[in-house]
Amino acid sequence: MQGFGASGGRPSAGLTFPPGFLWGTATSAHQVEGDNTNNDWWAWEHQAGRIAQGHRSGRAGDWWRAAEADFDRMAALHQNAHRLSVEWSRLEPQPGRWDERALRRYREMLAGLRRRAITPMITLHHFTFPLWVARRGGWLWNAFPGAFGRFARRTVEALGDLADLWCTLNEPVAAIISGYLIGRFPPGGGGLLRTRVAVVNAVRAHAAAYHAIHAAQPAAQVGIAAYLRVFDPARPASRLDRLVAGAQDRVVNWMFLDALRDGVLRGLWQTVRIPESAGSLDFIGVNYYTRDLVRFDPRAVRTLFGRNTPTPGAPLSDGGYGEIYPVGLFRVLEQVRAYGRPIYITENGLPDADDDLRPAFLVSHLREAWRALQEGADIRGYFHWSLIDNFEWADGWTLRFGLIGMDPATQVRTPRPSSALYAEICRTGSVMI
Ligand code: IFM
Repeated sequence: MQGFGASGGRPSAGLTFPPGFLWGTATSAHQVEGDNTNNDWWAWEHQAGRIAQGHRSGRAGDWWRAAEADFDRMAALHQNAHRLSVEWSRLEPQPGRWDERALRRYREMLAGLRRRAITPMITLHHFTFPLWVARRGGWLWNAFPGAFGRFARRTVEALGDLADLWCTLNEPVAAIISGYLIGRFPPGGGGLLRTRVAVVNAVRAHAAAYHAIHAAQPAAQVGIAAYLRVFDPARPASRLDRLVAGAQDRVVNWMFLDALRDGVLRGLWQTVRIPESAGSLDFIGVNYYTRDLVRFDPRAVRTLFGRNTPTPGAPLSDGGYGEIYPVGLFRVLEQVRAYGRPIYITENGLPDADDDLRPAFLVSHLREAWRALQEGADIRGYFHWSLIDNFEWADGWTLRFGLIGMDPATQVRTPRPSSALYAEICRTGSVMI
């Protein structure tokens, strides 16, 4: 398709995205700020055996001190948006005690983004809990939704003049499954019953935050960043494979979003009415990475009786992170379109230290996003994960997601070739094919 890029007037042959489209990268506080000593992940990292190779977040990308140097890099790469998170444990280090200095630092960061013409999208909860919340039970604490709602209200009152795009929760279902079923995230296990309680509380917490944000800022746009993964039956002719793939798809991908649309949580062998969550999405954030083939296995209790593998022979990203499956982005966008809400692709990326896969990954996934746009999906932005290499949770520093390489020991940044490719896409608002 012929088109004119966002840079205005220069003709380009490629897939052109709508004017005003947000082009950027995504990060989260714990993964880039450094020295987040007052949250459950910091404590977790300091337990033996929790993180690959004993890695720790440490100084991370040093953003608490010097994020602005990376903001300059974003601007130089023509990015016009950035999704970041604020760290609850910094803002409210003790219950009800607010740290004004931390608030000022976030104000400074957001103003710094805006000065560079970079629109911020802010996530309020990206995996970490303040220690005082974690000690009371984290997702399981029955007063967590109320506490999170108050945190959201105070944060939006303090920062709302600098941002109006809010994600309440990042990947709540994936975080809870990783914490309570798989055990790779704190608290390291718990079982199915606790998983159910945690999911109900997460829906309530989102709803509390949704209403609190709108009370503080009526024009706010509020959504979640949902982890959406494609689950296909390993043997399409097998009824059991189809059944377990369908169950994983329902629980991981749609149960939560449906509850925010309908006010009823259906899944994990329960139906719970949560009326305050009905209609509580102004947009849907799509975090898409990969797909699994799912084979029935009666022993795989923690994964709903499915054993998951990549497609044999499919291209894989580093460290067994997953199959590269661009069409999956189109497939999930088509399903999200049915919710009738604006869509942001709030994360998409891969670990690829030598950058031999990232250029094709970028182009092929953006082609699928463009295809979904042509089908009528109201996609308003794309945030690549991530700007710089950052602390990849249980995988520590072993997986490198950055358009820009970053050595956590020296803090030296080394742009990967794909950063220039993405910069051109951001500059022109179109993808050359
Ligand atoms: O690094 C994570 C991010 O925190 C949440 N979504 C997936 C990313 C890559 O694994």
